[in-house]
Amino acid sequence: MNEIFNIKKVEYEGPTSKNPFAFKYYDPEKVIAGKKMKDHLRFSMAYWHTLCADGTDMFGVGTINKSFGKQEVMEIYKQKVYAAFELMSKLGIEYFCFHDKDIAPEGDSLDEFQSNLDVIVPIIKEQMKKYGIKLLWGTANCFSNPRYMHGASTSCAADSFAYAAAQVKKALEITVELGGTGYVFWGGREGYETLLNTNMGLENDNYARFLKMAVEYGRKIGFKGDFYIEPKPKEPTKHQYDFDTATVLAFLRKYGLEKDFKMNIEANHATLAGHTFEHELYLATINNAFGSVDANQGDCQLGWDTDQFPTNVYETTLAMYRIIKAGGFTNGGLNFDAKARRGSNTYDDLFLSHIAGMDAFALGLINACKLIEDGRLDKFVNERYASYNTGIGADIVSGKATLESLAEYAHTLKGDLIPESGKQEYLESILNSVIFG
Ligand code: XUL
Ligand code: CO
Repeated sequence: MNEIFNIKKVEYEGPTSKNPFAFKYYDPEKVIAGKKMKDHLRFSMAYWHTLCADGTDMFGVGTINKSFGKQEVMEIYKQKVYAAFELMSKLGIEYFCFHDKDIAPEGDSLDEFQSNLDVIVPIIKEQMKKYGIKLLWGTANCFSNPRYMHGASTSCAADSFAYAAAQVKKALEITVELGGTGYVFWGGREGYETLLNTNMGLENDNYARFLKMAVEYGRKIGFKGDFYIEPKPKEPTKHQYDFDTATVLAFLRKYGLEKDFKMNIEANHATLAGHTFEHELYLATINNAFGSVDANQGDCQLGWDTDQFPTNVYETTLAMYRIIKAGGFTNGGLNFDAKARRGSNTYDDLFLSHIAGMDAFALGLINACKLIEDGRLDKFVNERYASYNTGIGADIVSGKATLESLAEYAHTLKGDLIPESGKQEYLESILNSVIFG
């Protein structure tokens, strides 16, 4: 079979290399903190951006053709599979993620969509075997088609709910067939545009009903991986119910779903919610809800989900710091839910953008391990809370203290009781000194 991309396998050449098609920091087999870099990072390609997005935006048509030399629609989708696996194997990416609609055309009916999927899935399976590439997670696109204009499982229309159920059922079956270790729910339009037309209580209840059915069916057909919810505060809807990790945790707990779901944290969604990427990761880890990551970055001058490839090393460092401290990935990984800019419109850019993201996360991993080994941040934090290790603090932590005992104790205190400096700037300078050596 002829190659689609005229590019050689991308290798690690080290930081002094000027070869654009080489890794400068990502050395997949190198062992760091007891594990190969590739096993810490578990990079994944997002099928929708890399094989489908053609640069179309609100103001203009596509700038890159992703039919990969084919004309007939099913032939195009088959060719996308070959392009995907050639690209992943040349980049050394061992995982991928997809929506049902990314891998096969919807056609004119649900039957047609599903029979198209049945043609493509065996080709994907055969390519996975050929290249040793695995499925990180699958999902269903229940937000693009106009039938989902008011949402899917939170739609006012029960028929939309039912149609989404059929899509999720099939997407779960495909995920199991391909041995996927995760299944994602990103609430595309599960939210509202105006409360004037919205029954928020019913929409939330129905969303929980839908998730429960999906978990039941997934487990019934042998899905052993993790279910994830991917929080996002807005876009496409004005308000999305899965606003951020805290909101999703509260929702899951209300409906008794907290044991079934973990978070798929996306960097750009975190910043849209007014948080840092690190905040969302940290919150998920302390709630035993850390699952997987959609690795990208936003632009702080823009208020939308730009899905840029991650190149900000401070962000990747702090993200990897939280991930490594929490024990690293189990079923999850770093999925590049990212697209090269509309103006980066060549096949070369598909590679260069992934290389940039992979190197940025490799640097993040290296820096995170250095920060942990350096130990000054951990030591500072431990000392900062030392008052809870003994005396009244230990009584608070152990549950021995009551409001009365604390009040009695407080009356014995003398002086202004000003706590010690938080030394933020000093800690930021530690970060710089560890990153830059
Ligand atoms: C949209 C987004 C999705 C999910 C999967 O913002 O992040 O691509 O990752 O549906
Ligand atoms: Co995403």
